[in-house]
Amino acid sequence: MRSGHGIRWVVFWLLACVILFQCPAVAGEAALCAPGDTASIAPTVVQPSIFHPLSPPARQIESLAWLVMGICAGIFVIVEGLLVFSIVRFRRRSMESGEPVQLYGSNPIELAWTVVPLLIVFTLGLVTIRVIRDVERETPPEGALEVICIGHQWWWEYRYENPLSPQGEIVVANELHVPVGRPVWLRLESADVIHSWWVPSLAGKMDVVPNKTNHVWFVAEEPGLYLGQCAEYCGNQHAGMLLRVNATSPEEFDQWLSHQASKPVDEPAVAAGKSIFLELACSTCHTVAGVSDGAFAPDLTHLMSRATIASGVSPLNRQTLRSWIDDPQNMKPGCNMPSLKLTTDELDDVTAFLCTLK
Ligand code: HEC
Ligand SMILES: [Cu+2]
Repeated sequence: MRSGHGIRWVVFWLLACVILFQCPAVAGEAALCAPGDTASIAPTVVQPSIFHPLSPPARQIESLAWLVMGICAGIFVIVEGLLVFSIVRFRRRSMESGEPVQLYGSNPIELAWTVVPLLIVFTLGLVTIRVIRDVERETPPEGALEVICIGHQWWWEYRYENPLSPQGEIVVANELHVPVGRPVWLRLESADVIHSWWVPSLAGKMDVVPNKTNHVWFVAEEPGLYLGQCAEYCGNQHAGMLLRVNATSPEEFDQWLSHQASKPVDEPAVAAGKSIFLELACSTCHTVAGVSDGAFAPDLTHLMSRATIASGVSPLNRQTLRSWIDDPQNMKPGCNMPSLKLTTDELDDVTAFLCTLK
C-alpha cells in the first residue's frame, strides 16, 4: 500500500516537471510570419518561459522559482528516500509472524518535523516578500517610458504620450514597442472584465482590473519580439488575446514612434474604400486619424505597420485582412466585431483602403 503511494508521487513529479519545462509556445508560428505589406526583418522571437528571463523582475522571479523548486526537491528526496528505505528495510519477511514492534511518541522526532518546516516556510516567506516588493513598484523607475495599457475583450490598446503627435498621444493596438535597456512603466486598465498582462521573459503576471489601476515594469535587455498571453480567463476569446512586445534599439524605437505619430497617407486611388469605411459602421468603432474617431475597437491609423491582426491570432497581410473584414467570426469566433456582409467589390475596396494605412 505504501509503495503505491510512492509511485503516485513519482508520477506526479514527473508530470509537474514536464508541464513546467514545456511552457507553451504561444503564437510562435504567427510571430515568424512576416507581414505581407510591410517589409520588415523578422526579429528574434523570445518564447514565453519564466526560465528565459531577459528583464530584472523576470530574473528575480526565476531565481525565486529555482529556490522553491530546490527546497521542494530536497524535501521530496528526503521523504521519498525514507519511505523507500522503510519499505525495503522493514518489509515483512516470510519467517516472521505477528505485529512488528509498536512505538508511541518521540519528542526529538516531533520537534524536528515541527521546527524544520517552520524554518522552511519562514525563509520562503521572507524571500517571497522581498521579491514581491522589488517586482511591484509603487512609483515608476527613473527615466521610464510610461505607457497606458488597456485590456479589451479580446485585444490590447497602448497609449503613448508623444509631443510629436497632434493629439499629444499616439494609440496603437496589440503590438507594444519599447526601446532596449530603458525601463518601461505600464499603467494597466481594463475596459470591461479582468485580464492579466503576462510576458514571462519580461515580468510577472499583473491583473488588469476594471476601475482599478495596476502597474507593471520591466527593462527589455535584448532586442527581440517577446511573446505573452492574457493570463486571466476573460471570455471566449481569452486564448486569442496574445501579447507581443517589440524591443528595438532606441533609434529604431524613436523612428517607430514618429512614424506612428504621422498622419496616414491620403491615397486618392482608394477613395471608394475610404467612403465605404466611413459610411458603414466601421468608422463608429475604429479610429483612423483624420478620417474617423471610433473608440471601441483597435486604432487602424497605421494598421499595416503591424505584423499580426486580431491580437496576434493571425499574421497580417492583404489576404488575412480581407477575410477578417469579410467575417471576423471565422478567424476569431465570438469576437466583438460583426460581419458587415460586404459585397465582393466593397470588400476589395475597403481592403485596398486599409492596405494604404502603413
Ligand atoms: C461594433 C464595432 C465594430 C465595427 C462596426 C467594425 N469593427 Fe473592426 N474591430 C472591432 C473589434 C472589437 C476588433 C478587435 C477584435 C479582436 O481582436 O478581438 C476589430 C478589429 C478590426 C481589425 C483588426 C485590427 C487589428 O489590429 O487587429 C480590422 C482591420 C478591422 N476591425 C476593420 C474593420 C472594418 C473595415 C470595418 C467595417 C467594414 C469594421 N472593422 C467594423 C469592432 C468593430
Ligand atoms: Cu484577457
